[in-house]
Amino acid sequence: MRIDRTKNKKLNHWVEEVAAMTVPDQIYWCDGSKDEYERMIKLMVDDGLAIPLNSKKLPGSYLFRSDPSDVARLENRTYIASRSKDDAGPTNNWINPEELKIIMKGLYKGCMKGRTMYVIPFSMGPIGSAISKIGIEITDSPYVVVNMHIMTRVGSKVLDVLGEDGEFVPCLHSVGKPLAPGKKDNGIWPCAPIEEKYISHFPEEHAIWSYGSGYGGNALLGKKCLALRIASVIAREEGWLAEHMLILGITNPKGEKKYIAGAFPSACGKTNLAMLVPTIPGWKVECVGDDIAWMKFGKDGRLYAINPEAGFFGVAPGTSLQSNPNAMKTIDRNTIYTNVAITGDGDVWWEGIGYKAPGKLIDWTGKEWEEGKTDKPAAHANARFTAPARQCPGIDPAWEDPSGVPISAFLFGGRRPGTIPLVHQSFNWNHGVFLGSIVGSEVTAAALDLAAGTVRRDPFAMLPFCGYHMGDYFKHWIEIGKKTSADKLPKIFYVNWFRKTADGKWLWPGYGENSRVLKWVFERCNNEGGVAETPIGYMPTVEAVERAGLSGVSDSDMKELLAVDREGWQKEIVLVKEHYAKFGSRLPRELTDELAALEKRLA
Ligand code: GTP
Ligand code: SPV
Ligand code: MN
Repeated sequence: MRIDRTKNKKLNHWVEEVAAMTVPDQIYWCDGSKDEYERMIKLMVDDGLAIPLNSKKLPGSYLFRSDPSDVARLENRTYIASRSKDDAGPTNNWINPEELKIIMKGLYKGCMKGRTMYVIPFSMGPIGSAISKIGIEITDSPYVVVNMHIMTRVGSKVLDVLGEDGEFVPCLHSVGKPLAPGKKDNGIWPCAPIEEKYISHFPEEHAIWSYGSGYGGNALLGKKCLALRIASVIAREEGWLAEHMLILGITNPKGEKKYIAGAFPSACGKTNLAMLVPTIPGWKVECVGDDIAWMKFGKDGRLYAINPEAGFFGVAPGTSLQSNPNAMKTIDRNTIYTNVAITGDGDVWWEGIGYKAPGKLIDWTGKEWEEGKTDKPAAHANARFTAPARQCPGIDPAWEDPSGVPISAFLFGGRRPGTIPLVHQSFNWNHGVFLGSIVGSEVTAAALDLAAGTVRRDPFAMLPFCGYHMGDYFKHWIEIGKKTSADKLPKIFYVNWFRKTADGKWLWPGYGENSRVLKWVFERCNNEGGVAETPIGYMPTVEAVERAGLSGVSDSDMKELLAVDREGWQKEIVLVKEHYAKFGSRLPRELTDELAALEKRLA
């Protein structure tokens, strides 16, 4: 097959090569148009894969139900295939790249038979911005095409920017289910069995090969694969940061505005914080991004962040008008729902949507479901919505600014029922890097192959997303702190919205009430706010957290939320030592020093 669709020889050659290997029925070049989106949707409606939702309640929206083996990222099937095993480090799955390519070429051989091969040119970040990167995803999934339309900037304009010899990250994807002549999917989500699924990264080549899964981060390759695993490698080479972080703008009652970026592990509250509606009067929060931040130093020596994505791939369960009204208003049209339940009149429903299921539903597996009749949830715990960022009522006016927004503070956090207080601030940059490096969290449903509920270390919320040795990644963060003066670096905070009482109730109401903590963070960035120096860092005094209008949090709750749990931290130190031991000689000296200093302060 000869393909001369673009001026870019490398791209033409790659498309030809993949087509020869995968043997699709046809090749289609995506232009990113609305018309193309609608044609793809129609194709899937006709094939029984997309279910049109109530057009009065949710215009332009569709439901998909994936295979039960294909409902989340698969960390055990995700590989960093660097030439040397040591470069992938102790936290990544490694296979020799040559060996992996042989296995995967075997799987890719003829895998697109009976299907169309789609070529998706996309930009991560505003097209043409100096921080943006171009990717080309080849896929045999029209579900991937429509999701990429929302999550990235797809289209011919990208090819114009690419030109004759521009660089792109090749992202190869197949659902791994060839079709016999004349056969269709017939409503059955196509994917391969778990042991044939591979989500592979070649960090030296900056290439991605994914096979066998059609879901989320396994298949929408611009997201975790490119914008985090490959971009983290590039960022280290080039001296910038590619992080699993939300970005928000916060304005105080006087009209002063700051931008904050926050790294919390998967399903630990990034989307919710990014879209937060403050409960404290006069404050405003606006959303730049909810999952990924790319940050470079500006000429003024400050870090500037862009959101490389164009949409939200958000967790549906728990999203309600009470918890996240901005999300609810973002997803009331032109939205793709995956693995939620559907009501009798074609509306969506999930656990935590804020009202009882209206009668009989069809659950995410396609079976009838009725409240109280089963203990299985109607929506999968990792059910997601895909919606355009521009539909968010709280989107920040600068969200597409090609030069990015200046970051004043970093937040780290995770789900910790005990020990970690509501908020504390690092003494300085290196201490902040230490706090990022020790993030731990109860495991959630965002990854299929982990035991939900147990605490695991997830440094910088990057454990599943760092494309190289985590010890080197820590070092990179230390080095970033040397590139500018301390007053220009973002201040670093560790937050925890997930403290529980002995009987398992939330100690802190969370969601919009988190604005009370953001207010203190804002004040700290101006060197204001009531503060106490403690062995673990700076903490607000109980009076320094605005509580006017807050119900259900007593003085003693507040004291508990802001206490230094010495015993808990002693135990934490033992666990951090175990965690650090994995990184051997690649663990930066600065971090062992921080750990020793903390131990001394707690003694
Ligand atoms: P990924 O998209 O997987 O990266 O997740 P995320 O970090 O964006 O998490 P998200 O905001 O979607 O929240 C995940 C779950 O945590 C949802 O069920 C939320 O309802 C819940 N959650 C978010 N913020 C809070 C909070 O402040 N308190 C409590 N208790 N739960 C929260
Ligand atoms: C995450 O798991 O952190 C997500 C969802 O944001 S996915 O795109 O599937 O990675
Ligand atoms: Mn995420």
